Amino acid sequence: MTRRLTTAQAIIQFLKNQFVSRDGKRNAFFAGCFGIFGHGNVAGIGQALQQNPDFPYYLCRNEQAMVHTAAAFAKMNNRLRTLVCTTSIGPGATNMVTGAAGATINRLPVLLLPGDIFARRNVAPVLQQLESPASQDASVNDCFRPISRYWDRIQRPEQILTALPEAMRVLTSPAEAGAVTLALPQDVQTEAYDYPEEFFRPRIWVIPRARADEAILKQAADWMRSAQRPLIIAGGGVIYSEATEALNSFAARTGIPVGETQAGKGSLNFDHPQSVGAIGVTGTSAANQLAASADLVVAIGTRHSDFTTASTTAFQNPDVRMININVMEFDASKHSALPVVADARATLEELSTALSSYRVAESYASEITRLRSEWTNEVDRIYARRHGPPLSQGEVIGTLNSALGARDVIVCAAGSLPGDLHKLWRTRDPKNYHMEYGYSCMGYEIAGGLGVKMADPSREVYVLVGDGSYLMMAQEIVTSLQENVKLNIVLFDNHGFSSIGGLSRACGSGGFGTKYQYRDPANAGAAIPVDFVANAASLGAHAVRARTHEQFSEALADLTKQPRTSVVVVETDYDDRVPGYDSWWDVAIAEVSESESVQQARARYLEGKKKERYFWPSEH
Ligand SMILES: Cc1ncc(C[n+]2csc(CCOP(=O)(O)OP(=O)(O)O)c2C)c(N)n1
Ligand SMILES: [Mg+2]
Repeated sequence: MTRRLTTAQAIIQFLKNQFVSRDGKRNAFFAGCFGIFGHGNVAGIGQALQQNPDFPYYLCRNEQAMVHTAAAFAKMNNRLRTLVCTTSIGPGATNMVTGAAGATINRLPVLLLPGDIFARRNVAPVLQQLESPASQDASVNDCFRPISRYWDRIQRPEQILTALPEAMRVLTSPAEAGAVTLALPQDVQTEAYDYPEEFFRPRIWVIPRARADEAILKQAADWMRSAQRPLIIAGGGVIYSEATEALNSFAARTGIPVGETQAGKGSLNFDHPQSVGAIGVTGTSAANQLAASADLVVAIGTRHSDFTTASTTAFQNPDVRMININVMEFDASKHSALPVVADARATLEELSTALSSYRVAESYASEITRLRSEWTNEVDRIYARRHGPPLSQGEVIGTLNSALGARDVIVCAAGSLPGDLHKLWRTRDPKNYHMEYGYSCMGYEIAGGLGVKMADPSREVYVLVGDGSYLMMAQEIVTSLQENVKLNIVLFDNHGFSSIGGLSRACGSGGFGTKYQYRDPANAGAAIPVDFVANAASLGAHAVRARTHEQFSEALADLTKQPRTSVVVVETDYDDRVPGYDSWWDVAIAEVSESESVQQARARYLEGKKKERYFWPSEH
């Protein structure tokens, strides 16, 4: 039995029949397809989507944005569901490159179907084709190769019989997940083939919970039993693996403190007695002081980015040992750690049994309690400030934190907000905090918020976005109105790049090239006024401005009552920054310079860099 379909029709038919199952729960893997049509997909994938109305099609406003939306959707679904993205050839396709890199870095599955130039070639160069005098087997879609976990170009209709199962293997793999790109030449999309009926049978991809090697797990338990100052780092893997309950009870029973990465924030509620909050460059004083003297670091589901390890300066105990629990061998092996290549939840359950009688010493437990309460006071202080107007970003975060419900989700990505939120946000649910900080991509915020709300319409979604990020990508407000997906957007207007401006000053460069100011000498120094309320309203959103603390609280209450996407523009102080706590970040400074401030920054830099270290294998 065969079914005669075009390549595009067969792809959609196949995708509709892919399911995943974990812990006995099953769901369709794809929730539909985002896209923008052009000549490279309108008559192929576009036609196929039209005749498959049970596979929803969502028109977005920018191809980069839709990949962020798909990645956010996948993240909110703990990678058990995602969206497909279709584009035309050329610029429509390459617009997805940034989103694809973001998805792969964050280990989030997204399926990208860029249109491609004619496989038949006789009419080349087609509109938007990049020609190569060296090869006819090249197109702009080759840009996706290094940023995709699986990449293929479909030159014949029957190639999808082998390409699509590979795409599914990678998308559903806890270790491999990332962007998958299938470049689809415009003519091949429309060509018919007699596909075997079996190809369209529903297929269930079982998401495994890999178990650790017995000997390695025993060694991990031995190391933990003998540790005096153990510290757990919870990364995104804890949340994706739905290991938060297991971590909660493991930490409570053993007394081991838990610091969280950006992706792992929310693993424990902020008031859990072992929660020491954010760790690393944007970490709390509690987590970073504990990290400095830890003799054992148990890193679960983290990539050990420089923000987490404070550019390798976080762990200063010369005898520190590391255990990495990770589904990915690559991450598990970092920093000469004992590599426990396994699922976070399964491993925590096994370690719980192995360490049933272990508990940290009383002196360590009381130190943790003291550091926690010092940090609580610091957050209270920042939340309670009444600065300005313009308001301090910290107090705005405090007002938001008090106003929002535990199940509400904040979505954010770049600027000074990620650092402040990582430190200050008090999480009360594993999905309360959605930060894209693997790629820290300006423009992710609103597009990502759309994906989060689509993934769980029962939650209120608050997008926190800086004025710089908003100016890069605000247009998905229109998509949110089209789809009736309500977003609450809080736009922090500090008239420029507070984060990178501050970084530039710290590097001795005085904020050069980071200010939104007129070039015209008559207006030099004056900020360029942008009416964000009018801008958001012009896109169809309900929009208001808040300058004072009271106005902001009222605006927030009003936002929640609105039926459609709403924006509150709150002015914040460009210069008033939340400090760093006991940490360091390696941003290399010019070795020679004419500027005295750069020379001073270089001297400070060399001092800080001395703490960077390598981690060599432990003597077992
Ligand atoms: C796409 C992209 N381009 C550049 C950067 C580098 N960058 C990081 S933060 C930032 C400024 C963000 O400005 P804004 O959104 O206003 O936030 P603020 O720093 O004022 O908090 C820049 C340019 C980035 N992260 N992403
Ligand atoms: Mg700004």
